[in-house]
Amino acid sequence: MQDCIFCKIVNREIPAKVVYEDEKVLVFHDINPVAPIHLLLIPKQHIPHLLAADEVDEALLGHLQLVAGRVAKDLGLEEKGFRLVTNNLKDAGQVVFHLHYHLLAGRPFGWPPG
Ligand code: IU
Repeated sequence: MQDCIFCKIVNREIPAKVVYEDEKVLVFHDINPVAPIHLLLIPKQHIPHLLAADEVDEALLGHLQLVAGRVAKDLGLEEKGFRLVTNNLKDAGQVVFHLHYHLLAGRPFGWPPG
């Protein structure tokens, strides 16, 4: 999508610190980390948020979660764990309207979230 910042990252029109890539998914460091480890996992395909996803995206969404687990393992998080968050629309605080999961780790997190 033309004006989408994450599509531009996928297309390498703007730089990002990429840690994992396959044909469907890109994982890169959040530009403004809120935890010692703060990665963003995105589908390469432009989907604005989960409400815009469909049955045809089922395998892709499953794949994203499996990638999250693999990346977490590669980062050595089996013991301490991590948080996987997706903000959908305004009240959840979504700012970038290209579906993304925040993988957060490296410190304890409170519950419920603010
Ligand atoms: P949100 O869930 O839409 O609120 O999160 C958007 C995230 O995208 C946020 O953590 C930003 O720091 C991050 N981000 C980025 O990593 N690179 C960018 O160029 C832009 C936002 I714009």
